[in-house]
Amino acid sequence: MAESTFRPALLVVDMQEDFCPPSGSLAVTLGRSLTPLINHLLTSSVLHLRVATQDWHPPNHISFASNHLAVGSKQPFVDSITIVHPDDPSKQYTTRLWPVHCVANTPGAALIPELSSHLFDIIIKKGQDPRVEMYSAFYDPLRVSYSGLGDALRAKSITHVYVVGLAGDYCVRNTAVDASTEGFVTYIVEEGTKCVFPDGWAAVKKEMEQTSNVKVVSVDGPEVG
Ligand code: VGL
Ligand code: ZN
Repeated sequence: MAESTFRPALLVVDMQEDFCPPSGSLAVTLGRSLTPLINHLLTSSVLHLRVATQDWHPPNHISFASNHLAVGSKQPFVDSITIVHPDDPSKQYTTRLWPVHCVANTPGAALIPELSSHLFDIIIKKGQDPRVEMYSAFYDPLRVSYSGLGDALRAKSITHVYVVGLAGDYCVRNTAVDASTEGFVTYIVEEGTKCVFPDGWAAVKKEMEQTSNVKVVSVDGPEVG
């Protein structure tokens, strides 16, 4: 009977002030406008788990361009750095630098108030290790830092994961790819996400299709925008 089991979870990624206009430090165009659709999806009685994530960085986080002044000026949104595994220098990855955003316990890290946050069963904080970038709500690329999300989904016998939120090309994408890697049947609801670089979304979708089992699907629902 395992094949017919359907226990879906909704993952609402990083719907935080710093990712939303008008004043977020890393505001994603139209990010706030996703809220009616996400709130609508959250009311679905078919869901077995409703999860929010929060990007939750210490002030010395490696992804902040301003923390790299000592090595010459680095520009947020433009420049990249190489992150090396703390114990194994053969493992590394290149990653983009950002403005200071979602510093733990600051107003910018708060979930936006329009979101129906009382409906969340759990809230997962990620990006807390200053040494690594962690777009995925499961773990960083070097698996130095784990959020506990995988265990939380398994504890509820979740089979399918639907991902919405911000940003489509970073945390939503990486969370979805890792959800699929962890064995969940994984969908991104296209109307439920917006990108930092919207012009790149078509290429991101294509790459996800070619390199993972993530499916991007459409829903009817409250209009976005
Ligand atoms: C994100 C950039 C930096 C995201 C998080 O939530 O997509 N993007 N940190
Ligand atoms: Zn971040």
